[in-house]
Amino acid sequence: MDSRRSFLQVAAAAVASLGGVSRLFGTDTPPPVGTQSTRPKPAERSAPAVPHPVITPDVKNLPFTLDNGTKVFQLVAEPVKRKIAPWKTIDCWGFNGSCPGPTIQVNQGDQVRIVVENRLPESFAIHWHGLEIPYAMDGMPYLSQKPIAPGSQLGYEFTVHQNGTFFYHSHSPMQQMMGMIGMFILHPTRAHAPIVDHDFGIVLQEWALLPNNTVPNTANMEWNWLTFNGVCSPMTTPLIVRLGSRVRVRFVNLGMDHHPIHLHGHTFVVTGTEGGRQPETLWGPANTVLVGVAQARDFEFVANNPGEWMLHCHMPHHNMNAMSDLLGDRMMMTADTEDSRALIQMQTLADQVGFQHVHHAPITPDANNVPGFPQDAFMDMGMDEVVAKPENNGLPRNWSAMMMGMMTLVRVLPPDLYELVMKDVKNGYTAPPPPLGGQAHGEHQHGDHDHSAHEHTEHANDEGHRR
Ligand SMILES: [Cu+2]
Repeated sequence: MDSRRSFLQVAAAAVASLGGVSRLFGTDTPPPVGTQSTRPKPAERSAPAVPHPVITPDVKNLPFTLDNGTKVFQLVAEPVKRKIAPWKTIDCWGFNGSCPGPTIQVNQGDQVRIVVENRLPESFAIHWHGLEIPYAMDGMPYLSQKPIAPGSQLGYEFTVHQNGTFFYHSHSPMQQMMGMIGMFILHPTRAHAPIVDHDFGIVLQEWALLPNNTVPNTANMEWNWLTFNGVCSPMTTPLIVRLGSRVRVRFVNLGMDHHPIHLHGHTFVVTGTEGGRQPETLWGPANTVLVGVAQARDFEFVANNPGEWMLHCHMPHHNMNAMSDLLGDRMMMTADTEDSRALIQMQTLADQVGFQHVHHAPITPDANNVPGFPQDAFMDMGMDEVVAKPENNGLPRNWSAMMMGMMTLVRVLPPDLYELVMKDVKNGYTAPPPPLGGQAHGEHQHGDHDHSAHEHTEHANDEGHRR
């Protein structure tokens, strides 16, 4: 059976019975919810010899070649164009065409050579953050080495004796804020117990982009675009896990702010820092972990609660895009914005990006008489089509409407749905988003809305949005 048919069959069955795939979650029989007592004990699962590779969504791995047993990587520092939102492509700096740079994954005990080539217009040196390696390899300009001049290259060679979540970065501050960072995973010789079934890595970055500008302002203090692995939600690719599996997520942060990373629906334990694996005696339960500047945090949980769970930075301004940088007439206003004006602004953006915008959630007829209105009214901006990809198959209509900034989804899927979505990912099949009007969630439903409350007859039905 091809992927499309099989996916649609399950999706259709779900829609017929429950009103949408997402409605499989949280209805009928309540699923078991994460508690300490349901977690497998370390002794219950033995560790395999080889850990799973880490998946860094939206960022590729850096390939290597073998030279007499040494793993050789070619890392190229260069300017990069990165599309961080469907309507925003920035001129940043990174490595091998990627920002953040490609993920390096090696094993504890490996002999590693990284040949770093500089295709930037200025000199730089690269630092291996947290690695206990010889001083000459530390990448400190003028101390341990001369800066790498434009057009030249330098080889760094060392043996890896640690394991954990590390990263590499330029050691010059403005270059860091131009994006010059990448993840460096050191796998243990034997996987840590309890073993994980899924292992993900996410780099936290922030950007200062003045209106209508593509070059980050690295001296600014207003960081108005916030990214997971180089993209703002809803462009972030979800973490897809099988119900009942044990999951590790690793974060590293190189920016100007700390980021409290929060996971919905589950309780996790922090199992690692930038110093490597933490002893189990330190694993307290939590659902939010502060990832400070220059820090790494690994957390693990049993994905025992099915659903499409948000995973996001909880700084209120960090789960938004473009606090002060919106296109032309779509400057954010927290007072005196009326329904009709907001709709025109949304349509302007929708026309530019090419997505079909969806009417905002309901407001009261006298909303503009209430001091402070609007706050989050008019923020919702569904763009499911623009960000459609196999990993998003089966999400409810308008799932993307309030996904912004440092945010992604952890899709905890029952085995049948997990298999279907992963098959679609493998085959590169993107399912069309469900039609408008089939919303599974409680967002604006035109049919049950009192239209007399508003002056927006041109938006009174879904057809009105199809332009
Ligand atoms: Cu944040």
